[in-house]
Amino acid sequence: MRTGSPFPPLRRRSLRPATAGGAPPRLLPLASLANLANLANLTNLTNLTNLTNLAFLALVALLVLPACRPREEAASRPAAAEQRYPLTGVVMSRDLVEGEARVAHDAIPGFMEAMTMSFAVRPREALNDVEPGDRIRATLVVAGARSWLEGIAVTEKVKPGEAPKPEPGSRLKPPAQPGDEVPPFSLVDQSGRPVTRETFRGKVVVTTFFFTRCPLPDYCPRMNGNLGRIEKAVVADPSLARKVRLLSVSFDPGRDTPEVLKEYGLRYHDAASGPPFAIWTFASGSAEEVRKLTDFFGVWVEKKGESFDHGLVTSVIDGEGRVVRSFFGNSWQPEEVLAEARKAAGRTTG
Ligand SMILES: [Cu+2]
Repeated sequence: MRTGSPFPPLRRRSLRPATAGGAPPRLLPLASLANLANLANLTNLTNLTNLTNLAFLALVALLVLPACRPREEAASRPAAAEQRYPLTGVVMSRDLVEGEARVAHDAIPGFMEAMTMSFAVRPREALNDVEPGDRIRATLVVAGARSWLEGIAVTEKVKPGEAPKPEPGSRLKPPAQPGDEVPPFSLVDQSGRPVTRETFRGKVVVTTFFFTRCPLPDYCPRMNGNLGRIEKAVVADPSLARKVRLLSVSFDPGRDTPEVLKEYGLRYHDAASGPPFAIWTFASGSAEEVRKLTDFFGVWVEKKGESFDHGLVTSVIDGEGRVVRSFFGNSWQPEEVLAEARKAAGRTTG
């Protein structure tokens, strides 16, 4: 019997560009933050000191979900232990399970332009008093390693029939619910082979979405880093290894060719997890096929020049191809996803 956690302690990955060489990703301790200053290039904050950049980056990382684009002046503020910003906006959706609200918020002067994004809500019971379409005011708190909304008050109740309607393909589309069946899809894996829904029939599948060039360590690299840890735990347990598969889908098919996916996948595969791509598939496909899946799982993706702003959704699918549970954002732990996969595998005869 194994004792303790099957996972090594959480480590941060380096900021090596996703397209660089084939060596395994280097890991850097949190302390060597200086490397993080490279990220400043992403946000055009080149006139700031490294230290201020780091404070800024910490803030960005805290705003758990969409790759948001705070204004430049945000970085010129000193990093306080806890920062509070008044926020107004319209609730687009709420997630009572995750304790989050997606809010189309107005500009937060000096901090962030107007955008739609998900926020944790404290206390989460406050979500019971708002519904989609409500105009709210709240306080955005950014503190330590977290950010959340508190003091939510409805300033204008939604009018009957005027709740925001999910539009196909928009970032407002509600994510798949537990029990929803994954639609048929047609992708191509890292070896150029077709990958469809039928490929995974009878298997429990952990899915996530990413693009290989994603430079934010807390976004795509973290998702695939987590999947690498799940892969390791699955492979270590023969009963799971028979039934559980992992699928990382790139929403950048133009760049993420099979060759690129293979090189990227190898960097996230631990040699201790056996042969690469045995249980973990990296795939992409036509824009239309990928869109079908990101729509279904509720992953919003917006092309921004050569890059993407995007959300993060990682899901567990059962042997019948139905959603068991989705994990939003980047704060979930591999152990939680593994626990769901293990339960689903227990119900699967495949
Ligand atoms: Cu990303």
